[in-house]
Amino acid sequence: MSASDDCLFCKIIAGQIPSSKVYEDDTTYAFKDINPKAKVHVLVVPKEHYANAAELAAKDPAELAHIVSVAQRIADDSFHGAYRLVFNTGLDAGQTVFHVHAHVLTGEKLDE
Ligand code: DGP
Repeated sequence: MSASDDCLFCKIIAGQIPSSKVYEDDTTYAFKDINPKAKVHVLVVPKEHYANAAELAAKDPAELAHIVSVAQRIADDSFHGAYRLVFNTGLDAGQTVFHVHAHVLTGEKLDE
């Protein structure tokens, strides 16, 4: 699926809305969450638009695996490889932006 005109994260990836970049490669972009829930809270997104983790897993599983490896790299750099990875999927699970994104929470010991 291509970039969606009304998608906030497509606009961030395109540089139309500013963000604090943490990592970028050909397929993937990572930036600081605007409302951090941990000392380090990064969103990792595919540059292609997929609505949620299930759609990404079905259509591009290699990119889903790559997102996990990017999360690992961020945690390696910020908190000896320890991190929490969250994909809110669906309105009732708290998903507010319908461009799949992994929340990477790290940088400190997390509450259980
Ligand atoms: P979710 O609730 O799982 O859909 O997470 C969406 C996250 O996106 C939420 O933690 C806040 C973050 N967010 C929303 N708008 C912006 C923005 O304009 N910039 C950045 N950096 N993060 C945003």
